[in-house]
Amino acid sequence: MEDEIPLHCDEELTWERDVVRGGSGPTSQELAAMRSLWRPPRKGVQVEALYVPHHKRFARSKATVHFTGRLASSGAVFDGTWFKKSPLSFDVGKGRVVPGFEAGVLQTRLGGASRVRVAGSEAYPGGAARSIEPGAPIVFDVVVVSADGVDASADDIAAAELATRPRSDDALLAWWPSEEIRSYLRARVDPLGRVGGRPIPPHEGTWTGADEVSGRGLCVSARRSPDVPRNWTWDELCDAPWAQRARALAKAKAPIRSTDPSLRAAPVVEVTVADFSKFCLRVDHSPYYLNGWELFVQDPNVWGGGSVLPPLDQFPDVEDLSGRLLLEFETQANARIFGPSQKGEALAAATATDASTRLTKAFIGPRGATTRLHRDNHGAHARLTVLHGSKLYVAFSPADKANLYADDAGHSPVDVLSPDLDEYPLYARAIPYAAIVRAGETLLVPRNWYHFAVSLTPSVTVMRNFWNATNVDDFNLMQRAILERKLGVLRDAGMLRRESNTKNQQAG
Ligand SMILES: O=C(O)CCC(=O)C(=O)O
Repeated sequence: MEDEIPLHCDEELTWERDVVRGGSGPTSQELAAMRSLWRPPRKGVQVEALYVPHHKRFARSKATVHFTGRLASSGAVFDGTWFKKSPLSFDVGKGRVVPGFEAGVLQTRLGGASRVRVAGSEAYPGGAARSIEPGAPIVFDVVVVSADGVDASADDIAAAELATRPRSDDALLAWWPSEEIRSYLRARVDPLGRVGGRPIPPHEGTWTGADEVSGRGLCVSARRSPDVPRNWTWDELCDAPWAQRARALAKAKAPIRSTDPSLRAAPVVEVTVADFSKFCLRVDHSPYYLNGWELFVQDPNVWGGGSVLPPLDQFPDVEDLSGRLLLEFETQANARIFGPSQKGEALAAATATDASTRLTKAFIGPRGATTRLHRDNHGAHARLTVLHGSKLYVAFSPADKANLYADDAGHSPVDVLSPDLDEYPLYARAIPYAAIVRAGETLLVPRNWYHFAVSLTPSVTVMRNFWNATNVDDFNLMQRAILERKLGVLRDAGMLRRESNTKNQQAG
C-alpha cells in the first residue's frame, strides 16, 4: 500500500481517485496519512511520462537515476549519465540537485521514464558552466533505476531507456545545413598551399626520445599495421546490439572546452553509436563528431575489449608505459593515505585500470567532421590509429605557439581549413606538417604538438594518450595535482586523521 502513494502528482490527489476506483478504498487513517504526505507539484516543472512501469513505487529519501540534460532552446546536451559509467544517486530534499530536476524525479515511478521541462527559475537561475545562460529553461529526460534502495527490474530499465532514446537523426538534421556547415562546404580541404606546408614524414624507425618529443621533433606517421583489427566494420557500428545501446555525445565543435565562448552556439546532441554511424554514412558533410568517446568506460566489451587498440609494433622504439606509471603512482599514493594495506593495493590497481581505460578514446565522424587546432593536456603523447576512412591531419610544433595564437590551455582559434589572416596574421609564419592518414595507419603526435584533424570520408579512429620516460615529468605533475585534490577532499572530510595519528604515534 505504502509504495503506491506518490509524493507528488500532477493533479491534486489524483491518487485518491485512482485508489478508490481500483476497488478497496483507503481507510480514513490511510487517507489522512496520504494527505499528510502529499506535496503540491513545484511551479515551473512539467512532467511528461514517457514510460510508466507496472511498479508503483516512488523515491522518497534516495533516488538513483539516469538522465540527459538539454537546453530547451537548442536541444544541446549539457550533461547526462548514459555516456558515463554510472547513474546519479542523490539524497532527496538535501538540495544536492536542482529543484526542478528533483521534482521531476519524484514524480517518476521506479523503473519509469519522464521528460521533465523545467523553467529557468527551477533550474539554473544564475546560469552554470557548460553554456547554460542564466535562467535558461531546461529539459531533463530521467529514468529512475533505484528508489530508496529498491532496484527497478532490468526489463523496466530497458523499456524506459528506449523511451528516452534520442531520435538522433531529427536532432542532428535540425541543425543542418547551417551557416557553419556552409562554410565547411566552401572550404577546400587543401589549406596548405596558402601557408606553405610540409608533409609529415613517414616513420622510419627512429623516434628515439628526449630530443624529438621535447618539441623539436616531428610528428611521425606510420604505415599500415597488420594488427589493426579488421572486424570493426561499419555494419557492426550500425547494427550491433552494443552499438544500439551505447550512447555518446556528438559535438559540433570538438574538442569541447568550457572556456570557449563560441561553444554556447555549438550544439551537442546525445546519440546512440548505431544511429550516429548510420548518419555518418548518409550525410555528405557535417561537423557533428563523436569526439573523444571513452568507449571502454561505458562497456568494456565494446568491440571485443582491449583488442581495439592496435599494438605500437610499427614503432619499435616508442613505449606506452601509462598503465605501469599509473599503477606505480596510485600504489604510492594509497600507501601514503592508508598506510601499507591490501585494501590500498587493491584500490590502487582498480583506480589505475580505470584511469588507463579512460585514456583510450574513439572518434567517429562523417566527412567534414573536425577536431579543432589544440594540443593535448598534461604533456601527453597521442597515438591515433585510423580504422576506417581517411583523414587530413595538420600539426604544428610547440615553437609555433604564438603564431597559432594558442592560449595557455593549449587551444588555438585559427581555423586551419580557412585561416583568417587579417585577424591572425602571424599564422602565415607557422609551419604546418600535414599528412593524410588512411585506414590502418597510425599517427604519433609528440607532447605539446598542436594538431588538427578533418575527416575526408566517414571515418573511425581510436586514440590513446600516453606517457613514457620522455614525458614522465609531465605525468608526475598531473598526478601530483590530482593527488593534492584528493587529499584536500579527504582532509576536509576529516578522513586524514589516521595519517596524523599514525605520525603522532610514530613521533611518540
Ligand atoms: O579527430 C582526430 O582524429 C584528432 C583527435 C585529437 O586530436 C585528440 O584527441 O587530441
